[in-house]
Amino acid sequence: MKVYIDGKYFGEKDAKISVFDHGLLYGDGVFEGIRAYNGRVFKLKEHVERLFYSAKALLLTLPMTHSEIEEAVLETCRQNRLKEGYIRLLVTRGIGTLGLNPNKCKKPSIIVIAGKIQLYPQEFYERGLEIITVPTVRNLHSALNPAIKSLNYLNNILAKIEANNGGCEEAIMLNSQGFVAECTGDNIFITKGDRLITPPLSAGALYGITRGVVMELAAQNGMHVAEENLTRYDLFNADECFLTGTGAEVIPVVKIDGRIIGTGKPGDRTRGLVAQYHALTQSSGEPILKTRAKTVRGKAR
Ligand code: PXG
Repeated sequence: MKVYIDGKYFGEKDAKISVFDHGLLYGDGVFEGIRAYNGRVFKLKEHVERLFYSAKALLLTLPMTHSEIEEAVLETCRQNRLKEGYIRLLVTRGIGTLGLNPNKCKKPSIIVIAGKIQLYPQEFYERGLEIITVPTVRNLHSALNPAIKSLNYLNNILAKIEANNGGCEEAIMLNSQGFVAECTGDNIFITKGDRLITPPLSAGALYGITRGVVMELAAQNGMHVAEENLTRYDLFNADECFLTGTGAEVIPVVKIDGRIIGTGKPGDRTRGLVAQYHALTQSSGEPILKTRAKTVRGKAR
């Protein structure tokens, strides 16, 4: 595997960053998890845009433009002959002193790792997931805004540990007011009749890229899509429930905190969205091997 670090490619063993990098010392940095399907990088522009938004919130100035970062992601795929897989794009604050002052860090580092994705077992998609609500609440907007995809994922990791301790793969995280925020690495949706409902960003949800795609697909299907505060009661009494994320795609949920959701089997609406999302990932995205015309367009951006 070849890993991109600041414009150069390194073998897996040599792909290293300094122990003085504030990404390591303080979790000071931002990241994206992106997927490639069928020779194309899915929603690349959207992921790079979100990376810039996260960085802006941390007053972290990236030393590259949007299109340069997009190109670095595509070139890392080419270097690894990757057609299908998982891409981790991250930016660290860079090398600084042992003190936490980020102004001592002169240059952020940009890293791209393109590898294989670890998927949920197929049976979870067929039978549906069982998930639980965990005690750790989602970060407060006024503390560390959950919209920032920062390198500090301890809030999510604590929740994941609690889910695992409870024998589950994913956790429902509530916000400090007791409304449903999201899961540790996925957004959450319910259906009720022809309505599709997901918590608003103000409830502590990440502006998920899969979330956005699924909302569009559902609207095309004639569903009424809404962002509303949800309580656990709303989840328990939903017709259907599913999670969305780059890794999980669209995955049905059939049991929450011991309550069976709907029929206890993945519902028709969810199964429809799973199939539509899959079809879209196979047929759209930024080509890894570009034609000349595309390269010219990329430069003009
Ligand atoms: N919420 C959180 C907190 C996330 O980290 C999502 C929702 C879904 O967003 P997208 O844009 O992917 O639809 C994420 C992103 C993993 C893993 O290994 C998952 C994410 C990020 C990094 C790793 O499970 N999910």
